[in-house]
Amino acid sequence: MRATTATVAICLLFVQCFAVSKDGESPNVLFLVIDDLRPALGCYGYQNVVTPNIDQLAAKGIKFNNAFVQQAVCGPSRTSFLTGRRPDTTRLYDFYSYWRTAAGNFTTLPQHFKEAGYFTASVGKVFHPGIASNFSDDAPYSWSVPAYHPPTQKYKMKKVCPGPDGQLHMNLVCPVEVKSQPLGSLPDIQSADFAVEFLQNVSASCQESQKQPFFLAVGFHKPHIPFKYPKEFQDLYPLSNIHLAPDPSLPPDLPTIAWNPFTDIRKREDVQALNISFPYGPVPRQFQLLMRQGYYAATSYTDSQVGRVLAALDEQGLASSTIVVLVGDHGEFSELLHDIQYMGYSMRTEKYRYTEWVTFKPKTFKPDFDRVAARELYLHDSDDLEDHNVAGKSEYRHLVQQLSQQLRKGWRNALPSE
Ligand SMILES: [Ca+2]
Repeated sequence: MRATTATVAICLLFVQCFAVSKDGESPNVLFLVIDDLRPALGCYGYQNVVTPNIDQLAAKGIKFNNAFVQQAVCGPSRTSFLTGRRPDTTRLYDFYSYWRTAAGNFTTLPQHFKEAGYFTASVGKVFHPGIASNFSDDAPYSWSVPAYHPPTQKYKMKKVCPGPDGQLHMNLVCPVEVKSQPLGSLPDIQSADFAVEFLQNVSASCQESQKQPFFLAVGFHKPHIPFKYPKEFQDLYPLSNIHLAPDPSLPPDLPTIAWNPFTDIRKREDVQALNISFPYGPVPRQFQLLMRQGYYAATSYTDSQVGRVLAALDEQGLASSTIVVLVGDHGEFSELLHDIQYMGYSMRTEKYRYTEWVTFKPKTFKPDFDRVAARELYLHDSDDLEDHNVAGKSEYRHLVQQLSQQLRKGWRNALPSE
């Protein structure tokens, strides 16, 4: 069964906006994008996760608690928030098309700044690379200069993780000694290096008379899999302090279409060696603990790189004239698919999450709401982890009908009345 899903993961967003310069000049923008960042951060109540830099940023700005991504896949999520349009408009649900040719010549956020006279630059993973951004990170429309990509990112699928056998492997869990890595670095360290240098150069040119404001986007690759990070961050999370997810088992009433068989991690050597049955697993509990440790360590590592960029902003005297935005593209693994036959549409209300899985015509990009393959309804008052799908229970029939009607009327119908 081939399916993809809309609107299931959380999108993080902080805006720090005290930056309006005295003489009416335009403030700079530092736009930080973090790949697969869940709200597992100190500032969202995860006291055991060490993220001091992001926490400090959140404390100084506006923190959003109910911001959701349009789709839990890098490409569509990024194209959506960078164009301000939903996947049904950008027609990107996977990684295989460029919105300007497939859907419409939509202006992007950096393009808007560029056309308003800003110097715009992209560092690391901002647009999804490849055809989704026309093999150019949407240059020249979005950026004043070609996008920078850290050279060490080319080792993403290489055997660089030391294993207990003394050999190097392509593992999912991959704490490393940085100086023994190829090129002696890691992608996010290189991206932070580049961003710091950018801010130093901006600061130097600001001494002169030409003051062009900048929009600097910095996209960090971690904590996206594999969990490759400087090994000292592992020391923050002794395994004895790591707990299993509160709901580690397959929910009994989950429609099969809503299950993700985590094929992306199955390619890794350490996961292959576990012989996890397809599609449901389970993953051995000891390895679940290692994955959670790896995710948190990779999150703290990313936080440290965010801290380096924010420190440079301070050191260069730019903090008071720069708006800082931090956003996660989504926080779940998801399947990438060529030929979508079903689409899941979700809505959230204060109390419920309701999803309809409907047949989808990939040629016309149209869902057929008359052909519902599965439904999910979760009652957040009693089930905030969404472990009990009650859509099929007769006592919720009327609620399902009501939410279904609301979903089909779409977001335009949900706009506040004037
Ligand atoms: Ca992602």
